[in-house]
Amino acid sequence: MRISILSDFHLGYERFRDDAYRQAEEALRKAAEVSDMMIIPGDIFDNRSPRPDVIAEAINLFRNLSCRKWNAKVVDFKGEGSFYTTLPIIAIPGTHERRAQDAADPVDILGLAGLVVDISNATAVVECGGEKVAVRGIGGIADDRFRQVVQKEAPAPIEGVFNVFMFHESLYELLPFNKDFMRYDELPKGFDLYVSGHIHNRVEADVHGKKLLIPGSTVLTQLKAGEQGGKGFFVFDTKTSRYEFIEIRSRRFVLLKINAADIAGADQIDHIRLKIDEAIREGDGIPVIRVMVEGARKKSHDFDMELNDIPRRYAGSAIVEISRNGISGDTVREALASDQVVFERMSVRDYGMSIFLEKARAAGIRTGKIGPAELLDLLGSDSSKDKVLGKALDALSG
Ligand SMILES: [Mn+2]
Repeated sequence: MRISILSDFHLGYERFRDDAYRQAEEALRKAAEVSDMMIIPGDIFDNRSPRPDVIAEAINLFRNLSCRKWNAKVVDFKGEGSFYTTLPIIAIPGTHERRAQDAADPVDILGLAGLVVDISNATAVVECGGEKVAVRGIGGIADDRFRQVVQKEAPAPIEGVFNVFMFHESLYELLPFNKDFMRYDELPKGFDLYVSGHIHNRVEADVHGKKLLIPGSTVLTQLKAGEQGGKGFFVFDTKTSRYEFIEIRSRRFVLLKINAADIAGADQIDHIRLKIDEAIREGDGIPVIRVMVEGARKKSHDFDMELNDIPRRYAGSAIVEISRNGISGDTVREALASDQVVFERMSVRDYGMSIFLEKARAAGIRTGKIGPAELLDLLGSDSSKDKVLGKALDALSG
């Protein structure tokens, strides 16, 4: 069977809302043409409570798929929840969609509507021409709970079929700044293929002698160096264990690192503009160009003004973003950038979560019962401090 693996559409992502929709649409359409079944390891939506128009976008995308003729179909389902379609389109929620335990997340909506098969904590078995593929899913949960859940649930392959383990988590080998993240060798053994979302650039690695494939997001989000490669999805052939990455048309992203200290003062702005012009000419469309100015020699008001004016001058031909290191007024940026590994691959939301977790631990709060993500959700669920504290205490002691 040919399995397409698509991830992190981030529908509703404010900054590139149209890109998110258009690129997800192309990825889904192309994947449907070249594969028998589809698996989606999380972050279909950018937000745990998407607005109705974003939900409508998602329904449109998946309804288009459900109108196609699929030879493969879901023939069995084991675990939490149920399945409301036999369409071989299998998904889990990611960290962006994560809500407090037992609260419905937006992927539940797609599942209940019969547009995808939601395997947040379940296995779906897909059959096509006598061949069977089982996909065991664990939806995106807080990093520290992932290990507990894997130990408790002990996901195991099914005999006599091709087994996929699908999740949405940070992994230590890819994000080596937090020793608590799961390591490859802690992932459950015996599966024929491992698939994760969460990481927004493409990853091909080996786990227990099998492939771990992470397709990356279909839309630009983090503007990190790793996002300069093309966006797209994987297609894995269970018969040959070979796979390929199929690119989609996506907005170009160029990261320009400019050391202003190397350039004569008066030419700094000209030099930066020349580099931007070159980047625009290198390809089609309206690219996102992130200019990182480092070690600026000239810290004058004029220089700052001219630098700030650059994005406006390129309106219509490029989306230019200027990051300035070493220029006055950027102490916050400097402080954040000092933890470069973190920001290279981790979202700000996850970084915030790790700080919250640290503080909670230092205060002696054991979040094991409901998990830190759920606790943070609860604390933000109402504007009344007394109410949320009451709810949090209930959840922690309950
Ligand atoms: Mn994501």
